[in-house]
Amino acid sequence: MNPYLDIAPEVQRALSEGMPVVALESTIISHGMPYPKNVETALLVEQTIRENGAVPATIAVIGGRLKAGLSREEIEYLGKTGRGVAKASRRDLPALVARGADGATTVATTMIIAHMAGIRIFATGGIGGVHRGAETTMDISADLEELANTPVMVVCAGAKAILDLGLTLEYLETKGVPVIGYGTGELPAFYTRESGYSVDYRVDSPAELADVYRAQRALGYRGGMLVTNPIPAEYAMDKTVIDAAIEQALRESVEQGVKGKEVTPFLLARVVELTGGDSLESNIQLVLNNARLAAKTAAELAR
Ligand code: PSU
Ligand code: MN
Repeated sequence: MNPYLDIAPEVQRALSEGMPVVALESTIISHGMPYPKNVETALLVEQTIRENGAVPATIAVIGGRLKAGLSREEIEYLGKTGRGVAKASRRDLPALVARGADGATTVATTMIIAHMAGIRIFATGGIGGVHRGAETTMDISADLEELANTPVMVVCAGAKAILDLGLTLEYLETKGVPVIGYGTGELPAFYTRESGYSVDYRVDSPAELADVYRAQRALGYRGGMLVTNPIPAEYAMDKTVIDAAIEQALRESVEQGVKGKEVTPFLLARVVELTGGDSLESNIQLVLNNARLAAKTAAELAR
């Protein structure tokens, strides 16, 4: 086992008995939602995973240790500290570990740590991707490269239109990452069920998802796969409302010269502020929906 990794006892027990486990990220807690909704949501997501037959493993870096499975106190600490915790993507782990520091893990680092621990499936809200204007800024999330290299299935609700969804799909195609629609042939756009872009494959059951994952391993691929699960219709947002908020947030980020790892957290926070919390409720519901699907798929994988 990796000398920097701590697997929580409950998670370790489930893994050694071949029981279903689902990884969860922590940047969504610290940088993706405001306190106290972030903590409530993180705990509710864990509970939802349990109710659907799997053990949750929320992942973060605490005191330089890579944690697979957090205590309630650790989740509360990350939620309260919010953007005061370092957002930890792939390039951040070496320094955080060496200094014994704390970090909230993105999709990329959650995949890395999940894989180290032997966890095959991970549920989140939205992934990072190719940003609008990336042809000049070169702002492309490390999440995409991780999907290309690390064998974890990531269940999300697509990607927010803060990104260029077309370029994000092109990048994933180049890197050989399967993009699967759950119950849809269209890429969902996080707050809305449709984006106008097609996914590679439509899959309609957790058992089929488990089959595709097993086939990917059997083929000897090293990378992961992306499952895009549309937000339940009753919680989807009005496209014109959300698009207007995203456009304004993007304009402000350019005006204020926001750069690097700050871009995504800035946009996420502004969109919530501009939509007066409606988008937050949608965000919570889609994460719970992804948690249910990931837990059921983990149960199929464990059969
Ligand atoms: N998109 C969301 N919600 C999030 C994130 C992205 O809709 O919480 C977070 C995830 O942790 C994701 C990270 O991995 O932002 C991507 O950051 P960047 O674009 O800097 O790679
Ligand atoms: Mn970026």
